[in-house]
Amino acid sequence: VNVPVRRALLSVSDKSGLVELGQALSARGVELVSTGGTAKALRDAGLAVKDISELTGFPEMMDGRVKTLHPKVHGGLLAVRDNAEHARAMADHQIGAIDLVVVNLYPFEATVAKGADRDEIIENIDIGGPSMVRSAAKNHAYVTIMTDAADYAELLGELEANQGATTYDFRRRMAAKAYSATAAYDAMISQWFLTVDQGQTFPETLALTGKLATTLRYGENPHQSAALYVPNGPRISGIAQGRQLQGKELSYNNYNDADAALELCAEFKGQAPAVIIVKHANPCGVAQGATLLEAWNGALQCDSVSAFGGIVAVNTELDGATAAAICEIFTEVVVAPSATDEALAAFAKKKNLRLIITGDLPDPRRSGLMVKPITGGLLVQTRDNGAITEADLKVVTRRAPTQQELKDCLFAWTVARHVKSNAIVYAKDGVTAGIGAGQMNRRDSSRIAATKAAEAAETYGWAQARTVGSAVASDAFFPFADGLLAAAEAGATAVIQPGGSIRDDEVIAAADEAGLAMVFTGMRHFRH
Ligand code: 93A
Repeated sequence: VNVPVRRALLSVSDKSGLVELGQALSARGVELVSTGGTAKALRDAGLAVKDISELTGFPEMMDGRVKTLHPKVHGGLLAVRDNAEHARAMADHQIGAIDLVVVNLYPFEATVAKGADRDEIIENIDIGGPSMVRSAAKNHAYVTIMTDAADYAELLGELEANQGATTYDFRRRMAAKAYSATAAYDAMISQWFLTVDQGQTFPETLALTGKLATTLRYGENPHQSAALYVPNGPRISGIAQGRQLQGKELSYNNYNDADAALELCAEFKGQAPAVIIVKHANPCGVAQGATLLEAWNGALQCDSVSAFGGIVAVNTELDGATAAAICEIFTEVVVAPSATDEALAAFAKKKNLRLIITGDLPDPRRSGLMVKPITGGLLVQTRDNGAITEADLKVVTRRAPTQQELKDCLFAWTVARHVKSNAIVYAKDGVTAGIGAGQMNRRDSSRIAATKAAEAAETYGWAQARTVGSAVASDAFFPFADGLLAAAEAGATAVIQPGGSIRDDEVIAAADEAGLAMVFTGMRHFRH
């Protein structure tokens, strides 16, 4: 049913679009009722407005904490219009119907963001606003609730098309939006109390709230629908909140792969130039170099077959020479903290290449939550932000690694934690030599990585695979000696792994026999 709008209650903190809306409503003969600041803004624009205190018969009191919390307001919002008893109550207490409510809430989030003190933050918890929003939305059979200035134009179109009335369909849609707004608002407040104010950490603080950033064309496959949400809270320099400078719209898989590339790239924040190439959320080439171009060549040569159609992330400003080199092969997405004009010019010729500028790199050790739905539930864990340093390493073989082997071990270890388990990574001189990902046993990952290295040697005409004299990292312990022996066969001379298998002794003995140097990290980095 269409319900004519005769009386509107407007109470907004964010006054954008307010005057135009007030003028349009007024021109339709709608009576305007408002709270202090809102009434003033409307009056200043020359509109006739009734003060809320005139309606309630009470002044706005207690610093505005009590303005609209009154039966004359909530009775007018909640009354079921065709219920005889409700109608009698309205008549008995001189309660007039309110047909339209326009509310947006005290800016709690912005008050926190600007670094206000606790008292000011608490004062910015809106009570009367959400109450009106919830009352009006509950009674959407009769009442129209507007919580978003972006919908004002649609409201006016609705009134225009229906002789000053709104349709049930519109009121129902706006009611759903209204409850989303109050739910997000309360979630924000609860999150602030738990984390900022009381310093609690997971699992008490599981507040999975956010805003829809964009809907995506489709999900992992074309028959799936998908969207990107951005959680409430401070901005994080990443893909979700980065700036896309060119190229087609990012797909679901682009976001996922670009994120994997950026997460690994962030490990090299502030270090020598680094390039990551990712395919299907796994790195297929990672390298550091004296220049970004050198790093690009190193990363590409690790597995140039997989790099085709890849996602590239770099840890420093992208320069023209590197951009030109990237353009020589088909690349889906490039992610960089920033890019020079020369780099932008090089990419401009590749219309489809998506370029994302993140502004900075995220802190790889930041805390956060990882969420994975399972049938009938939601698995939640803290991010894998644990990290070891050289001092944590325990040499377990007769031979200790050389300085160079140690460096290669740590580099391979950094890459391995970003490779899907079972992960095996060979590295030498700051360049991955072979990466084995996502296998159901560790020996196969070792072999696959070695095969890729052998293929690279063939492609580039090298005398030997780069696994010869390399360090090898394993994301979890070797349960048997076979995976380790496969690595030795490929020419690795040093091993880094967590240790902790019941057969560690066997594995260490095999390493000693093969003349390998091996260190234990004591920390595992499964990634599934
Ligand atoms: O302090 S409140 O929780 N108490 C109330 O009774 C009340 N009624 C409306 N805050 C209240 N509001 C909020 O005031 C609205 O949600 C809106 O954000 C704001 C508008 O105030 P003004 O019109 O004075 O700018």
